[in-house]
Amino acid sequence: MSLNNTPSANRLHIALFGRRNSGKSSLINALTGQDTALVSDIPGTTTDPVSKAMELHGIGPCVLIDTPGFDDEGTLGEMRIERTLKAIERTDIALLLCEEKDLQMEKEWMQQLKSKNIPVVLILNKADIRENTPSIVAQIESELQQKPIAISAKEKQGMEEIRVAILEKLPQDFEQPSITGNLVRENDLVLLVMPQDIQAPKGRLILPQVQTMRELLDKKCLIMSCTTDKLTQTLQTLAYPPKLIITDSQVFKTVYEQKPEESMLTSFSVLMAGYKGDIRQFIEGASAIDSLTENSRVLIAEACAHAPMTEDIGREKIPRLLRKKIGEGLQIDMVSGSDFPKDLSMYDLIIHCGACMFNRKHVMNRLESASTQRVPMTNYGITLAHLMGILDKIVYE
Ligand SMILES: Nc1nc2c(ncn2[C@@H]2O[C@H](COP(=O)(O)OP(=O)(O)O)[C@@H](O)[C@H]2O)c(=O)[nH]1
Ligand SMILES: [Mg+2]
Repeated sequence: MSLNNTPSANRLHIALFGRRNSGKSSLINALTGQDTALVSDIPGTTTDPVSKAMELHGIGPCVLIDTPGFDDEGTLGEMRIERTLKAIERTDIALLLCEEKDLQMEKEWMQQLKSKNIPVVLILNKADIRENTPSIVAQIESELQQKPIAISAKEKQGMEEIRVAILEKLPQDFEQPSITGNLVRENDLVLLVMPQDIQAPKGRLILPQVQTMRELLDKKCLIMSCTTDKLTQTLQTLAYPPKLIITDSQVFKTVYEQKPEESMLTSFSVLMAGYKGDIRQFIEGASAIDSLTENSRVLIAEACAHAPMTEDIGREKIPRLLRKKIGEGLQIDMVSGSDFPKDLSMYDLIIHCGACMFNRKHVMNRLESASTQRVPMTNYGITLAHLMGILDKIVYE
């Protein structure tokens, strides 16, 4: 990961919805100026949601998500609709393509999106081959209570109008979430304790460390970093104690013991938990670990379909620690990728991964689903911090 690449998970996610053949893939191509999405006149060509990262002028880095079409038929069609529905979970803004046909389906999808507080930009495509565009626009407006933008993906007309509409509808809360929040500001000295022997591939820093450093540089903080064995020496060298120390949680105890009294302490994983979700809900969720029994059932959910080889925190470490604490009988289920169950009611606790591959919205949706069903939910970093007794010794927001 290079410093000037905005990780995909932090970009604004714009998803395109519409019937098959309404021109979703063509519109992605027109917006990106590339032939990335597969376009064809055989309905149902797009089977998997395809994502394309791009820079939209005035909006910044975003991801365009192509979807298969919500009027798909047959068994395969149901799977595709299910995937289209899943795309909603990471959508910040929706582009909904309408046709002049019966608008019932569009109406339902619009309601579905609005009920999730996703702003919708309505689009009438193929203006180049329509003879009565203004009257179709009026018809759609009267049925869906919103005026569509008439465009032609084929002729690349109306792209600027779409861009402006997206800008206007940008969710208020879409300013990039902050990792260090209000903990530090300009001129504050921050010490990063980053043992490099644990998870980082040779020659690299792990993403949370890179992202934290970048944010601190943007905030004009003064940054000092060291490995754990150089902590004492580093602290002695400094003219005054750091305002904040951020440590890898694996070496928390050592850092805690040496920390100057004036310095606040936190860990990368705790900061990332707040960045990628609701830290309070995660911390409250972790307290449910203490009331688990051998009859409890725990769900471990991982964002990556293929767990990284370097750490098997979810499949090995956490199950081992939990069973050691609670008993070998503890039932632990594991899901990954988009296989997050709708019905969570049989679980006593959900433990989610750090979600570096998900955007915040995706995690927030899962958190909301858990809290609606009154199931405590936490994440890997907070679980480990709880088990190590760190949580009451740190700052987190
Ligand atoms: N004339 C015209 N044809 C278009 C336009 N946009 C898409 N099409 C055609 O409509 C068909 C379906 O387009 P596609 O982008 O694959 O639709 P999707 O199924 O919604 O992804 C293709 O034959 C496209 O060439 C447009 O603005 N004007
Ligand atoms: Mg398509």
